[in-house]
Amino acid sequence: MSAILEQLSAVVIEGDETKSPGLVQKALDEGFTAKEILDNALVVGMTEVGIRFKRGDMFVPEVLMSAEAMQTGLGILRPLLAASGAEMLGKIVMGTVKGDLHDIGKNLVGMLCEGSGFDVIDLGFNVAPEKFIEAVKQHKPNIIGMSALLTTTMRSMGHTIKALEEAGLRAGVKIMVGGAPVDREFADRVGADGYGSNAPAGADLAKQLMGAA
Ligand code: B1M
Repeated sequence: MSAILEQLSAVVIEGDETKSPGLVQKALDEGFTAKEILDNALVVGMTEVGIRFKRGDMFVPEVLMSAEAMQTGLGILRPLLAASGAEMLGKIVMGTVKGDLHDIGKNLVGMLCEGSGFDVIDLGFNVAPEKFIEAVKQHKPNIIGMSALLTTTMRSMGHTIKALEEAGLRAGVKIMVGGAPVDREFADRVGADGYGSNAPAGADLAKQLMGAA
């Protein structure tokens, strides 16, 4: 890897959002394409963050700082990626389900998915089934990601999947679910395609669902 891309990847791991935009610009000035910078620096950095988080060598605040460093760098690349029509790994519509305001875990999963090369559309929290349906019609995602932190709101995942079926949209998307009260058995029961126990597992699952892992 070139020195500038290595530096950028290290800055993402360190979580230094003040340095990442400058390094992204420098890499562009050196002639790297937006896609090369995304794949060979930002994604490499966030992949390492995911590995360290899974191993217990990094914690939530540090992962959030890394994600911030990735996001500020990605801010420069986004319009260039869109203009060049560069192929992303896939598109994910992500949200915390209806009635649930917990979004820290969902944000982490979204950021690691973005760091893995996905285009992530974040619907926020308290997302009703109709809003997921609207988003599927508008964005045509490959994957829907749903998060729930309350035992009282996790059932909304099932309601959303049912609503997608009724709208004739279920067959066209993969669905992944996660959150503290959710487990694999629950995911199977509500008809999801997969369950992620934590943020790196969520990003790995998204790649698997795209046949890219
Ligand atoms: Co609330 N809360 N909370 N809360 N809160 C919990 C979840 C609770 C366990 C606390 C407790 O009682 N011990 C409890 C739920 C009990 C239950 O349902 N069995 C609870 C409660 C009861 C409530 C209220 C009802 C309290 C009240 O008002 N009486 C209320 C409900 C509001 C609502 O949602 N309608 C409430 C409110 C809040 C705050 C708003 C104050 C705040 C949320 C702020 C925010 O998110 N912006 C809050 C917080 C912070 C928590 C705790 C303390 C922390 C949650 C968190 O962010 N964890 C939590 C107790 C705890 O967990 N220790 C608690 C860190 C985060 C990184 O982990 O979200 O699990 P987590 O995400 C993980 C994985 O689950 C997974 O990856 C993430 C990263 O590894 N994951 C996915 C998550 N989504 C995924 C999606 C995937 C894949 C993986 O694919 C799509």
